[in-house]
Amino acid sequence: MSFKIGLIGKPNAGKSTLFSAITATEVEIANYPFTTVAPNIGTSFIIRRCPEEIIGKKCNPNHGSCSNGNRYIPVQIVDVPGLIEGASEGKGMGNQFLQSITDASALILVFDMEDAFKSNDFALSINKEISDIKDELIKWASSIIARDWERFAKKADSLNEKVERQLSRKIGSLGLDEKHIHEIMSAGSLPLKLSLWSDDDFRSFADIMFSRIKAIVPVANKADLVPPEKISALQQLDVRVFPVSAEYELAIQRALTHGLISSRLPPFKPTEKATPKQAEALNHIEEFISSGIVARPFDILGDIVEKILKLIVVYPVYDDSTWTDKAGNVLPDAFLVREGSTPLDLAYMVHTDIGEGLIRAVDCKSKMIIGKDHPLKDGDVIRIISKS
Ligand SMILES: Nc1nc2c(ncn2[C@@H]2O[C@H](COP(=O)(O)OP(=O)(O)OP(=O)(O)O)[C@@H](O)[C@H]2O)c(=O)[nH]1
Ligand SMILES: [Mg+2]
Repeated sequence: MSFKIGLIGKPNAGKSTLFSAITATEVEIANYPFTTVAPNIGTSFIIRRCPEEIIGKKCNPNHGSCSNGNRYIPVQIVDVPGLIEGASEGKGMGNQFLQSITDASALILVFDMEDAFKSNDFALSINKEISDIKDELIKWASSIIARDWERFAKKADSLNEKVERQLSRKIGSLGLDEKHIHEIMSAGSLPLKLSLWSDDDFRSFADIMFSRIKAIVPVANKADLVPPEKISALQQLDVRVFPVSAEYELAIQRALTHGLISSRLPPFKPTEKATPKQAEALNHIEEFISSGIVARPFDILGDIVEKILKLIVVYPVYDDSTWTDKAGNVLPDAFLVREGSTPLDLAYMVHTDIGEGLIRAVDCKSKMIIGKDHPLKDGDVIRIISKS
């Protein structure tokens, strides 16, 4: 499973609380900075209707799960220690922990909305929260790119090989493929001769990477501590910001784990296991999240995948009539791929040999043969026919 989302932000913003709520993992949470001293890694999910309904057989997922026709596709979540100004130069917890999110596809930037509310200018303070962290990330990514550049560029320029390929090897840790690198270089009009790159070019590469490839998604946390009109004011900002209450979401998650409620979605209808005090707290939380002014974390994950990163889900299978793998497992895999991906891209994701040996593919729903370069659609079930 390679799809990863990082939780970043200043200390005490509520990253670990949100992490715990979306991964159902208990981690250390406390009201002082630098509570988290090493990354927490967990699994969350995006939820889709499973094509098992169409074939009328229960699926056997290799990863994640499926219940009531809802497929839970795993997403790795990494909660990193709080970032402070100068982190990219090693201050605070430094950049050592950022290493665990270098290959993340998206970063959720958590900030404390109550802090911003206390300042004179709410909008300005939020914009600064976002830009401070983004600046640190850009500096840190630029330094990864620039590492040992001179030697690399000299050699690369002397070889007769695509610049994108050379760069994808050099900065492979950032999780970028050649298409991504091509997109970034075109958008920034970056020199094709690598020895001409300057500090501005490294910065520009990192900046474009964070705006076009790896999304930074701002989440305004602690919405429960801020008046509703301030939460609504977030809509007037230039960037899209999702207001949440990680504290309430964690309470919901824990209530679910302990059987006090049976669904994360209202109405909660607390069970007889809940004490009157717990039921009252859950009713209050339900009222708050039903008001429509806050976002729910699982919806944010769904939006990141679908609307921000524009990923689709495709199901590779071995047999186009039974929708199984060689061992007879129904719809064993659900892959998140970029919109516009082709059977060839999918084949390479399954295995390099399968990609190299690809002959053709079959759209299992229509039973039509499709070419290597045919764009795939969300929910497609695809048989890959390969020499290997
Ligand atoms: N009221 C309220 N408190 C919250 C919320 N989210 C987190 N907190 C509290 O804020 C404090 C910090 O939360 P953490 O989750 O430990 O914050 P963090 O960002 O992981 O902090 P570091 O690990 O130090 O970087 C704790 O006391 C939490 O209970 C929220 O949505 N509402
Ligand atoms: Mg933490």
